[in-house]
Formats: sequence, structure tokens, C-alpha cells
Amino acid sequence: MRLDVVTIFPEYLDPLHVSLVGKARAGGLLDVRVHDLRQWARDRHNTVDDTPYGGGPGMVMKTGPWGDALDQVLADGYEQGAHGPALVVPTPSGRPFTQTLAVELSERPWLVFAPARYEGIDGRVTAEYATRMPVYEVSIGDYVLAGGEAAVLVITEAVARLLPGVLGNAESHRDDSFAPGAMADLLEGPVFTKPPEWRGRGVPEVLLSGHHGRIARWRRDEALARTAAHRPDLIERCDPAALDKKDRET
Ligand code: 6GU
Repeated sequence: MRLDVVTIFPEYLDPLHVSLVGKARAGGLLDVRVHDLRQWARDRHNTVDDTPYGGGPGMVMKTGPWGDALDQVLADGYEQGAHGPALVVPTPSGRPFTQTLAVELSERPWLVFAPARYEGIDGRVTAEYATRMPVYEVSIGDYVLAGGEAAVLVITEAVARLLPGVLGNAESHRDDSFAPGAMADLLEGPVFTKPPEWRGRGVPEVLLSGHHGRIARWRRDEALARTAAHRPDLIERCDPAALDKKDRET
């Protein structure tokens, strides 16, 4: 998978060299390129923003630098053999970023990220590129960040770990909170490892029992309890058919 990021803070993306995403790059599974938007500024002050039409606070990122940047990043990518680009625009006014969307993005060969600072990018930019490729305007939650760069890190990590060969164990994300499947829409309960006792605290007996059926039942109960405590909205939305009789008793 190829990723391009166009930003006024290239160093903000340095963590893409580290950990899981860094390993995926080193292993040749991810080709990440970060570009400084100011390369495409048109004046000697490297201006990339201006005051909003219609008034109001803050600044809007200009069409010119973004259009030139995206045109060149796309042209270079095509020249280097990339294909099937999608534009990802992190913005608090985007659609919610979910595990389902992470899976969809992980199936694309090429993602171009356009994180905005200030009040956002001139609306003509997304309108223009939407005529050429899918455009995903995405929010990572109901709060406001100073810019989309942190969201690029979040989205990239969620997507990279889904790429074949990135996680050591292909089963590792089967039981993820929010993964589609048996534990769909439930949060994962607590986990334990050695030693069997720590500061007077033991490990739930059932986990040492070797009874796979009872262990699965216990994990399911813990997941339900944690979901009810932290995300009652997920229980509310849950399809009753996804709950068995035992679930309804807990
Ligand atoms: Cl993607 N960008 C900004 N600036 N704020 C956000 C966000 C994105 N998602 C939630 N808040």
C-alpha cells in the first residue's frame, strides 16, 4: 500500500517511522511519503491560508497550493506505478472513523492524506478531486484538534495493522473491540498473564481451568459487563439475535 501525506508540519508525521507502521515500511508492505505543502506556496512568505469569504474567525487553506500539491503528488505516484488513489481528508466535520472504515481503507492500494490546519481547506478542493477519485472526509471523534495530522497517525495505524503480513498473528485482530464477528459490537474484557499472584491479587480461576467452553463464556460475560459500563449505546444498538439466552441473564 502506498500512502502520501501533504502537510505544513512534515515532522509531525515522524512517528510513522516507528513501531508497527515503521516495521511495515521497513518490510516493504507500506510505502509512505510525506510532503511539505509549503513547497507549493506561491509567494515569498510561503502563504497557504487566507481569510474566509463571508467573514468569521480563523483562516482557510487556499485552493492554489493544495491543487498544485495534490496534482504533483498524484502525477508522481502514477509515474512510480501507483494506482487507484483515494483522497482522505481528516476533518472534525467528516464521517466517523470506525473499524469498518479502517477495513475499507485497508483494501485500497493508495491513500493520499490532506490534513488541514486552521478552519479547513477551501471547499472547492474536495469537490474537484471527488470528480476523479473517492474522497473520504473523516473525523476521529467528537472533539476538536488543532489540525488533522494526529488523525493521520490514528487512521494510518488502524489501517496498517490490517494489512496482510503486518501483524505477526493473523488472528490478532479477530477479537478486537469493534471487529466484525462473534464478539461484534462488544468491548474486550480484561486480560491477564504471569505471575499467577501479584500484590495479593490472583487471576480469575476460570482462566486457569483449561475448560475452553467456560473460558469463552467468562470472556463473553466480561465483555458484556465492560460494554454496559463504558458504552451502553453499543448494547442499545445490539441486534437481540446476536445475544444468546445466557447473555440476557447477565
Ligand atoms: Cl480528523 N481533525 C481535527 N482538526 N479535529 C478533529 C478530527 C480531525 N477528528 C476529531 N476532531
